Amino acid sequence: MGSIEECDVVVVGAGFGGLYSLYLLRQEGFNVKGLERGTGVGGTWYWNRYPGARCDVESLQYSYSFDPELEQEWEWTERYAGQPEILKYAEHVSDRFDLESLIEFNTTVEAADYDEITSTWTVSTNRDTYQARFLVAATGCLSTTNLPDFEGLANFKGDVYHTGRWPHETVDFSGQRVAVVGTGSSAVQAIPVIAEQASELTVFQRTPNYSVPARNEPLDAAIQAETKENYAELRQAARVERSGIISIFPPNEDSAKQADDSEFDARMDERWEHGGFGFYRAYADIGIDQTSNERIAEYVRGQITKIVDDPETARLLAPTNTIACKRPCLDTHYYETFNSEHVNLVDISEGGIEEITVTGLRAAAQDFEFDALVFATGFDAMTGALLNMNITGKGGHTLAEAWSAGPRTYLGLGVPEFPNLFTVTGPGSPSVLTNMIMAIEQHVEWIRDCLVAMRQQDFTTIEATATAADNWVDHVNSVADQTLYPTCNSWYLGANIPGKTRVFMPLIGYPPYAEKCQQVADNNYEGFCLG
Ligand code: NA7
Repeated sequence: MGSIEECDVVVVGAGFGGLYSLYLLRQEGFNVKGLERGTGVGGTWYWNRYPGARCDVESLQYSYSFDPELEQEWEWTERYAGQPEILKYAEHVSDRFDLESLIEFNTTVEAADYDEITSTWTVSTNRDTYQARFLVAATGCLSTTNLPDFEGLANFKGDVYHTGRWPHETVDFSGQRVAVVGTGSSAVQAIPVIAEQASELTVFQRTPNYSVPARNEPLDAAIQAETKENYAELRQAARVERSGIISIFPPNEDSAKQADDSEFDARMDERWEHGGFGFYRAYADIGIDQTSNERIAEYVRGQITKIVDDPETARLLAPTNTIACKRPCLDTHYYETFNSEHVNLVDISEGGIEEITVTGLRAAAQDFEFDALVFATGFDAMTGALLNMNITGKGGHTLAEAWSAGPRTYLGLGVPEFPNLFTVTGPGSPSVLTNMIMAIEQHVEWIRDCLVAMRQQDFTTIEATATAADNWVDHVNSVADQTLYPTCNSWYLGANIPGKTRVFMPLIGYPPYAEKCQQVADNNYEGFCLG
């Protein structure tokens, strides 16, 4: 049995949220310990090493803003950074601020129990045990992979991969017959790259997804220099944007359904050519008006038909559901890849994957043979990693029990009955609907301010009240209900995981959220009970 170590704060996770928490809390003199199950820092970007993995927020914006010297010294090489470059950036941050010395790697939290008498958390891991006043869960929104329970999976004699748990060693598919199951963002990025290697690639699609060209390219040195000169203003401008991202296209209040044909086509063409998420923000009512949404969806379907040579493949790839209701995708030659002779698309919308066999899989009433299976089947998003920690709060109640009807937080930061637990970009906060690093910085700074204020006022416990959390959950839902988001089966709703309660988990709209958090802090943490 390992030893018991005492500290002020345990931070779980050494991704961008964990690293910044360690940095800020140590700066304030807290004795802080980081726990990370991987062998290195980077979180999401440590695990998601699949071919083609790339951030779809532009590199100059997907980076920390807290240190001007760090901002100036780091040089990005592409418009959108690939996974290896983002991982290097995370490692650079960790080295530069000497954060690694605070982290225990290869350490998985197995349980976290709150002791009401001592007001401390006991965090048990596969190695040592830690006792701390505060527990900060920086466990990521997309970190618990979803590998469906496919019948026969253990029998397959070839190689099996999940995009979110890609091996560290180089995987070479040259000369191999490869299956990719899934057509979400990860698959949309991986498929064109795997197709360059594999002798045969078969994609199993349950639901087609909308994707828009990213138009990735080497980063223009002049753009990088200009951005760095104006970084402070640009970051500030992003913080008052709903998406937390600034685009060359200014926000507008225009309606797609009211635009005349030539204006509509010109605007959509321009954004399609420019690439990136600015496409999805061409008209302000894409997310709230079904007619406008359908007009934009039809534009993308038209593009798919133009790109994909085989009419039947084009028909299968063309989604019919609401656009940008599930997380929209950005790609590099995704649809074009299906024009290659050796790439096939199999529609499994009716029966799904029937069975994994010794030599391949059975789907759409056919047997297929493969050397490798790649599952790009996503994540138990937003709550998976938190629930996996087996957290027990007051009265011996578990987080799983408390969240059986869906996650219940106040501000996505605190949970009633779980004092001194903070969730970084937790459910109920904008998180995945905004620029994650910006959202992380806002949360971690809020937590830092809170711990400093508690220390100044001699408080040892903080707990969200049940009323504040109930009102907050209602608020998150009522904001979502004004949009088209709840109308489709997305992971935002937990709909991708069989049996998971369907509740819209992220809060739409970053700026009012950040204001609300500030207001709560200014009013001496109203909605929380301090003890
Ligand atoms: P996603 O977006 O959840 O995509 C998962 C894909 O896997 C999607 O096409 C699913 O089809 C498919 N899937 C899931 N389960 C099955 C089963 N049982 N059988 C066949 N196909 C299945 O995950 P990603 O990793 O691509 O992206 C996650 C986020 O990471 C992304 O949104 C970005 O924010 C970054 P479905 O649509 O459910 O029919």
